[in-house]
Amino acid sequence: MSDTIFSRIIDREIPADIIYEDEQALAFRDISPQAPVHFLVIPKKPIAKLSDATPEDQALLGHLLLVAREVAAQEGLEDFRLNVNNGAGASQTVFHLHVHVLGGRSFSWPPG
Ligand code: DGP
Repeated sequence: MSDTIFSRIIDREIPADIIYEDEQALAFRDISPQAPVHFLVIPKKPIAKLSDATPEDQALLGHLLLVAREVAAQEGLEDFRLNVNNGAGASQTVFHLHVHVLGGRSFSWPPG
């Protein structure tokens, strides 16, 4: 997988507002927030998109959800929305797997 802006954030080559880190994952605030709280949870392993994950990533993928839940609680969110864009046709622009976590407002369904 080619280098992305997110691997440069992991490596601290560019700044980001990092709000959680462990051995496997990082969470930081989205540069273009779509809600009062909007952060991204990413694996440190460079998986380009969810379609590229394999069964060996099962625990890592579960871990990302648990981190999302933990950081959402840390941010004071009770209700929140998770979103994963998979591929350009689904509006993915950064090809390093990331889970959007949005909260602090109400959300409609279906999404646009
Ligand atoms: P997506 O469209 O699902 O690929 O979302 C990518 C998100 O990444 C988008 O909401 C904006 C955010 N983003 C892009 N570049 C940067 C950056 O350099 N720093 C931060 N914090 N967020 C970024």
